[in-house]
Amino acid sequence: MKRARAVAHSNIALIKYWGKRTETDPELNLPAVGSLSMTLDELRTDTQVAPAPRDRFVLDGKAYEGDAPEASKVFAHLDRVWASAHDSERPGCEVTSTNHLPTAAGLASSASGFAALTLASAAAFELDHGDVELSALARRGSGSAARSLWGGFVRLDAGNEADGSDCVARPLLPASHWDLRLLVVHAAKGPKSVGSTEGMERSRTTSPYYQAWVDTSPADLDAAEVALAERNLLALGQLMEHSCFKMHACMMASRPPLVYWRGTTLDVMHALWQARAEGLEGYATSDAGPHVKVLCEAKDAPALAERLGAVPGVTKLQSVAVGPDASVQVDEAAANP
Ligand code: 2P0
Repeated sequence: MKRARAVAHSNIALIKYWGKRTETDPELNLPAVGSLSMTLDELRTDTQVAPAPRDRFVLDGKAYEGDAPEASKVFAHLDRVWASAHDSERPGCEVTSTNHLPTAAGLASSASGFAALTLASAAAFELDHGDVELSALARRGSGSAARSLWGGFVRLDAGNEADGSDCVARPLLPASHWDLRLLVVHAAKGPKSVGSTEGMERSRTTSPYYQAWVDTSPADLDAAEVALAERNLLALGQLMEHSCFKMHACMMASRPPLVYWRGTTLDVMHALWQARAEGLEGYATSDAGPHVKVLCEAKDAPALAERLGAVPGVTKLQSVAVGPDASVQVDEAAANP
């Protein structure tokens, strides 16, 4: 085993993933719907995996023991990556991770986190997997992580096969295709109340809108892919808002309801639509958390940021460019302990 370090960028789903396929092995973590994302430049996770006498996980300078939930997810993922090529027992690892984004606040730290962990561990274990196989491994850690291997714009198809072989992520277009910005408008502080995995299962089992959500997703994906290729912000923005509101309607109709928004979330959306009516073009989306993410062209980002940053309750606003591919480096000198 070697020492390896990976950087993976977070991503924002323009067409959303919410819900898992249930007829298959849950360990495969297969999504019920496909998704289409934009990779985010500044928001990223940097993860090093190194040989160690026993497992250890350090996140943002804080060490977690093996039975802490944060650590057990990481070590279970290392087991998965190791088992993809070996029958033997996995060697001990020290995982050191730094998140350059707020953890567990609806900003998909699991996307960049599991993508970086997959790439760093596969390289440290000297595995010979291609990108598609690495993306599928990342998906088993977290669905959105399958998209974070590539920069630019990425599509993940749900597929139909029970073994997940046609649930494949692929880069659609590079970051250079379109100079867009995502304004991340922070509408509240603190972690979200119900995690995505639990929330998705609640929607699947109780929301009367769940099936409609699943049935209407493929058409949104295909239309968004065309709008993206044509750099048609009006069409892409309308599809993005539709996918977001449809997902949140499905969430809200769950029992008990899943309401990730706060008052400020809606205030920001109304301010955005007012700005749009006045000619500043931007479109909203939001995930399993209170923040609003606004897609716009780079030239409109400063004016929109000024408008939305002034909405009462907004705690922070970041303007994020389209991000690059994930990357990994192996330290050839580091040997087994
Ligand atoms: C997405 N979200 O497409 C959607 C939109 C949140 C709302 O992917 O259970 O952490 O680990 O596969 O990827 C967040 O869920 O879920 C997510 P799991 P994940 O970005």
